[in-house]
Parts: sequence; structure tokens; C-alpha cells
Amino acid sequence: MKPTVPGPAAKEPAETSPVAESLATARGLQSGPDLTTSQGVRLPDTDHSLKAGPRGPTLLEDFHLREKITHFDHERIPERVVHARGAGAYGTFTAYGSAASVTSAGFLAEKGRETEVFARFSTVLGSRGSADTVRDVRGFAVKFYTAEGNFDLVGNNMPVFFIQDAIKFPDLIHAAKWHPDREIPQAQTAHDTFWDFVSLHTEATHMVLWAMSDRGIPRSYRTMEGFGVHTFRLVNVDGTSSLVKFHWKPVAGVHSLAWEEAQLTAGFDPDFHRRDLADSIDAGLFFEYELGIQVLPDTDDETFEGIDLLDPTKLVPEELAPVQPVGKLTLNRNPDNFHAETEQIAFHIGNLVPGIEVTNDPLLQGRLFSYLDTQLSRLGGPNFTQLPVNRAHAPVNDNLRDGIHQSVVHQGIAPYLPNSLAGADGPVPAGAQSAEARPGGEAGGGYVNLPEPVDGPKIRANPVSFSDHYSQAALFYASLSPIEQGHVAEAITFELSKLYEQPIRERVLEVLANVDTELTEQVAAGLGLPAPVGKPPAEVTPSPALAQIDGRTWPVAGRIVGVIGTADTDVSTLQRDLKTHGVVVRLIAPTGGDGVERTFQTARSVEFDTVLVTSATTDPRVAVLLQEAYRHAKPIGVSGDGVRTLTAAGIDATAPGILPDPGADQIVTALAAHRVWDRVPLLKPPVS
Ligand code: HDE
Repeated sequence: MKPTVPGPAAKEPAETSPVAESLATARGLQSGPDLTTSQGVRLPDTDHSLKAGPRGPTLLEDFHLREKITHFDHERIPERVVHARGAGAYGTFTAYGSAASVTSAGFLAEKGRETEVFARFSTVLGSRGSADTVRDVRGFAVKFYTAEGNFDLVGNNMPVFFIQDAIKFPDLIHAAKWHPDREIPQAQTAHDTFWDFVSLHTEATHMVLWAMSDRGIPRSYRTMEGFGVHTFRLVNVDGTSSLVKFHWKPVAGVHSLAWEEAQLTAGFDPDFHRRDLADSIDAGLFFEYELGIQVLPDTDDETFEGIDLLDPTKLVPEELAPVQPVGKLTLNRNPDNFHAETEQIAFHIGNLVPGIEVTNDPLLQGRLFSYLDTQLSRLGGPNFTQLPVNRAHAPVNDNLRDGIHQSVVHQGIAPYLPNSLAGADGPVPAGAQSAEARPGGEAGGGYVNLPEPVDGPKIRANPVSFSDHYSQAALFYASLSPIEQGHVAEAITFELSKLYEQPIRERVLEVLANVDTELTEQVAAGLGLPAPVGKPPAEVTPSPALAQIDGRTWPVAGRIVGVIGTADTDVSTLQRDLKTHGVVVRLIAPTGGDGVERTFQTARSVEFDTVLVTSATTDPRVAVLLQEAYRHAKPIGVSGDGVRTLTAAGIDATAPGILPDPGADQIVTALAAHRVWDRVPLLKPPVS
């Protein structure tokens, strides 16, 4: 049963869009009141196989049994080699028109133009069935079904990457995934091979700090930033190019789980993020992000303020190049079928449209090969672009033919160019010609690359600037708020504590010593090791935009308040008042009953952003729930006899963020700050 969540009614998708039409056709392919075989033969009995008498052997001639079992045997497809665990949704991207000066891509340039999208969020390391809340990088992949063809922005929730050259990707992933002998640990970086690799391969240092920061454990896909990571090249209608970095800015702000909360959630609700996405959309509490670009001059050296723009381990601080908003994405429709849509969607960084080009970033260059290639084995052949979720909205006429699972019935006899047998209006394309060459002379608008000169000796090498592995790691760490810095130290200490090999711990400390002395000392102290002395970069100018705890407040839609009471507690007024802010209220009582959504047995703190305790109980499960909420710096409201419950749990009712008799407004104000940051200094420091 779906939970009752407030909010405006979920919007029905516009049934007129091309994707909706192709999906509607796909949905309609199976209908009718009777069960049939896949050949359409009606079946009166699907519960008994055909046997020689009730006790006899099963007969080979039972075509229904054989078809049913055979199809079942082949229900699974290979999971993605990385990013296997994910969830997705459809949405609409609306352009502000502000990008018109830098790109001819219509879906960005034309003010008000709406483009349908599918977004898939993912973890990187875990298998399909792993938990959502593990510490990991999150994928943030968006397919824009534009009128000029599909454009895929296949990004992550962190702006840099572990490696500079695609050729290292198999090494990185072999080190980061489970150990090959026992296939453990699942969806974790807290193991020897990961830290072995990243401590030997120091260009990973910057990204490792991002992964160990709060960005590695987002509260929701709704509260994650997204980044294209690489530098792209945009070209406007005049043929002028700029270098750009893509950013997704969540309207709800950046918000993360506490580490203990993330670990508990992996057990209590491994589907935490995908459930949040699906339930929120069902409730009309849509996920929203602004797309922004940092625009940088396309100079010969492809460098900006000393930052090599082809190096994917480097970011450009927003203070040096502001992120300019160019449009808004609203995710507003759940897929109907996980396999058909979320599992079969095929992203490819080479899905580009006119006005958007790639650069020579060697990580990006290798990705251009990988994505198409991986779909061939994952989706079983070259015709995966015909699957409804992958189909372009723009007309497709590609002269590609045949292959496994071909579902187009091609017409004509001349799928080649040049030809003299296909008429201009015929089913076979006349060719990707310029406007002049087209019959009727209509605008060409095809994809034409900027004629960039390419020159250089054949060589396996990186630019010299790529050898700076520490200055931006230091920049990132120095830019975090003190609370976030503490979390980084705790996370690294936690992960290194899990290693078997002491020399790897020591080597990581030596790497950290080149980033920040205090961080190195904290981690070393937590591990009981001496802190090596390194040479952190002498000068770092912090970039405040990299901190996520910065005193700002955010919209609270989608947050959940748990009310601890009895089956008789009336939460209707609070529910009504908070509903206007998109906040969900759940009653937690000793046993089930009318309006009770969780019992003391089924409730756990991780499900709630705020807890309101209204009745007296000494139930130890409630004490644990409150203690966790307190430790995770969540606002806690107290009313009536609730104060006795709080005291029994050993919580000081005068501590920061304990709200006496809070009304909806106070709860909203507290939630808008994400957590009670003032309480953090009172909590026992885990690293000592
Ligand atoms: Fe990917 N990556 N990747 N990646 N990646 C895949 O494609 C690859 C990289 C990213 O929701 C695979 O269809 C190489 C950076 C996302 O379906 C595969 C390299 C970034 C997703 C692949 C990278 C990403 C993938 C696996 C180094 C952020 C999930 C299945 C050169 C900018 C997309 C698939 C989805 C998926 C290869 C590095 C993002 C194997 C070789 C950097 C979000 O093709």
C-alpha cells in the first residue's frame, strides 16, 4: 500500500508528448481480459503443468510450461558494471533562454522551451540490490529528449573525479569494488584495495576528500548537486565557442545524512532514496534543480586562472566564475516499469546535439567509447535505441539496419549513401546535407563540429599541470565548514580502521600530510598512529561555495515529522498545517490503530527529519529513537507528558534544538536549516 503523503495531486503527464505517445503504445502492446501465451493463445489454466495423469511425469509437449519457464529464466539482464543501483524519473526541463549567447542548442537557448527528460540517480560501487545510503559517489544522469536529438548529461554529484585518463578506469573500479576472491565488501570503499589504489595513485586525492565528505551520503536525491565534471565546449549560432562546466543546483539545497544515520538506514530501509523519489512524485512534491553553467573563455591553452580545464581532478571555484542559471528541471513522473524504463535506459556521453561539443579531457575522451560499447552487452545488441525509453523525440532515419531485436520494419531498397534510388521524400534519407543542398532548401541544422585544429606527436603522457595532485584537495578541505571538516576526518578514520594492512594506513597518512596538517593529525590520532609531516600547499584561497553548511535555509518539502504519541493522539491539525509546506506527519504509537503509521516496533529515527514527543513512555525503543535523533542533530519537539519521555532517554530538555510545544511554523523553521548545527559541539566527538 502506498503511504499517505500530503501535497498537491500529482500531475498527469502530458499524453501528447512524443515520449508519452511511444510509451502509451508500448503499454498497450499487452492487453485483453484473458491470459494468453506470447503467441496470443488463450489459456484456461496456468497453475498445473500437463502431466500423464495426476501423479505422472510432466509432458514435454506442454508448450505453455516451457514458454513460461524459459522466459522466466531470461528475465534478468547484466547489471551495469558501475552505477548498477539506481532509480529514475521523468521530468521537464524549461530553458530560461539565458544560454542563447553561448550555445545554439535549442533546448538551452530558446526561452521557455520545454524538453522532456529522464533522470537516473545511482550509487557507483554496489550491486543492483545494494543499499541506497552507502558512502559513495552518486550518479546524476539526465537524458534530454530534445527536438534536435537526444542529449545526455551523464554527471555525478561531485565536480571532480578520481583519475585523469580513461585508461585508468578499470584499475580504479577493480580496486574500489569488492575483493574478487570473496566478493566483499558490498558497496563500500572501506577496504584495503580501494585505499591501496588511491594512496598509490595520488591524483585521486581531491576526489577522495569529496567522497569522504558529507557529499558521499546525501539525505535525498532532492538535496544533491550534480556536475558534468568535464569541461565541455559550447558553440553559439555565430560559431563562437566557450568552455563550460555544467552544474545542477538543487532547489532544496544540499543536505546530507549523518554517517551513523546512513549506516542504520542501509539496514532499516535500503530503498530510502528510491522510495523518497517515488513517494514524493506520487504526492506531487516534485524534485527540482536549476541547471547552471560556468562560462570560461575558449583559449588556446584551455586554462582558466591557472586551472587546466582538461584536468577532471580540478574544479573552477564559483567565486572565480559564477554559475549562471540557464534552466530548470522538474522531475514529476514516475516510470511505470522499473525494468523497461530505469533499467533499460542507456546513457551515452557522446549523445550530443548541435551547439554542444566535447573537449580533449582524456577522461571524457575514453568515456566517448565506453558508453555505447557497454550497452551492446548490457542490452543485448545494437538496437537498444529503439526501446521506448531510449527513443529520440526527433525524427530518426539512420540507415542502420537489421541486428538482434530489430523492431523497425524498414522500407525501401537503398539504405546507403550516396544513392539514386531513394526519392527525396522516400523512406531512406537523402543525406545530412547543408541547407542549400536540401530539397526545398529548408534549414540544415545538422551536427557540424567546430573545425578545431588537431596536432601533436603520438605520445602516452599528460600535460605537466596534471601532476599537481594536492592544491585543490587542500582548497576543498579548507573551504568546508568546521563541522564538515570534522566529518571528513571521521570518515577517513572510520574507513582506514577497517583495513587489514597497516602499511596502507600509513601511506594514506603520508598523502594527507600533503593536504592539511590538522586533518592528518586528527586521522592519525584516531588510528593511534604518528602523524607524518608533509608539505601542504602554502596558500589556499577557500571557495565558500564548496561548503554545504553555510547558514542558509531551504524549502522543506518532502521532509518527515514523526509524532510519538498513542493511538488516540490527534495529529490532524499539525498534519494540515505542515501539509502546506509539503511536510509529512507520521504518528508513532505503542500499537497499531486508526491513523497510526508506525508502531514502537517498526519506527526508527532514520525515517524522520524531526521527532515530536507528546506522551510519556519508558519504552526503550522510544529512548533509542530519541537518542539517535539527538545525536544526529535533528530538531526534537516536546509537548505535554513528552518531557518525561525525553528525560527518561537522558536528553537535556534545554539543549539546542529541543523545541517546547512547537507549532508548524517553528518546525518548518528548524527543518529549513537542515539540522541543529548548534548542538553538534555538545555531541561526543567520535574521533579522539
Ligand atoms: Fe561512467 N560509466 N565512466 N562516469 N557513468 C557508466 O555506462 C565510464 C565517469 C556515470 O544511470 C557505464 O551504461 C568510464 C565519470 C554515470 O545509467 C560505463 C569512465 C562520470 C553512470 C561507464 C567513467 C561518470 C555511468 C556503466 C572513465 C561523471 C550511470 C553502465 C573514463 C562525470 C548512468 C553504463 C546510468 C555509467 C564508463 C567515468 C558518470 C561502463 C570508462 C567521470 C552517472 O559505460
